[in-house]
Amino acid sequence: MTAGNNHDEPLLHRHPSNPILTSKDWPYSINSVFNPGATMLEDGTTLLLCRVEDRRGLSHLCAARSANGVDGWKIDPTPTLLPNPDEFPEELWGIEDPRLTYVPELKQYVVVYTSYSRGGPGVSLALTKDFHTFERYGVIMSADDKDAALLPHKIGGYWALIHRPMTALGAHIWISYSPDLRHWGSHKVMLEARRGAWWDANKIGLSAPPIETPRGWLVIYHGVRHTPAGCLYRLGLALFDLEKPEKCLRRGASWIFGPEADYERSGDVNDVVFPCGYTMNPDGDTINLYYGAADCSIALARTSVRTLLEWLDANGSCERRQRAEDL
Ligand code: BMA
Repeated sequence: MTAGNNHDEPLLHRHPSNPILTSKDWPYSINSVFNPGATMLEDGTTLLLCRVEDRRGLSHLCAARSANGVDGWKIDPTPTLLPNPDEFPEELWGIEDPRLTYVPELKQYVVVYTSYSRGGPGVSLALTKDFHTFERYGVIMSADDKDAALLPHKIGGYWALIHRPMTALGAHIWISYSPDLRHWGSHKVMLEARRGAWWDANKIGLSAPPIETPRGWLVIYHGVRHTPAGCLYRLGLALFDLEKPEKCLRRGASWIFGPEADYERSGDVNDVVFPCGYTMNPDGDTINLYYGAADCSIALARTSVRTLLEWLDANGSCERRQRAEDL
């Protein structure tokens, strides 16, 4: 906590043009657009792979490209990746909330997304070189599981996937390993939801893919607090060991970002900020975090790796201590 006052400096700065994308921008009829995966293409173009909800309530993915990551978006004229329930029955009720990871070893982007069907939400994976054609691997984590992203390179010879299964233990963040991106095991809890009155009690999940820093994997995660008026989605910060990512080095006590602006506070689902992707500026420090606002629109907030790490140094503690505090 900052000593002596009640006015913490904001860590993330909302862009004045927010929301930067809404259903009104779409070239075809939709209900809403939110929770985009993000990446910066080789030529510096920002690509958002947006979750688009149609007017039946089912979601698909659609790519939007911009030279400056703020405006001038060129949106694919038709859906980029539609659910394909004939070949992939787990996609019956749509595909949602993609996270993008460029994997140098494969020279491809890995898209990890929620596939939704009768069994509940699960995690699916597809590869793409250009966001025009995709090679689907199908479901890799069966229901009930979501909020997943792949780390960009192997750790100790294995691919690593962060995800959020619902188990009898609760809704915690886990990590699993695979030799081939298809067969997954060595499941380990990475970060637990706190309990009771905490802002991240009940449910937590990965937001954008982890940010690799010399000090560790920097993870922005969402925490859900249940209130009589509904759920409150806010963001927190934690740092994990580079070689052993299930080992939490620091976890912030308070949230770093929550619904405050009108477009975050009211929409199809009120009081939700939900990032699924970021891009890094060429300075290697400035982060553009793209997030869904109230399940209705896409907004942008900026921060820097240095600032986030400094904040964790001042406001974080090691996980073991945190859990003792929680009791
Ligand atoms: C989560 C996910 C997100 C959604 C959020 C708020 O469980 O389903 O896609 O934005 O709830 O409704």
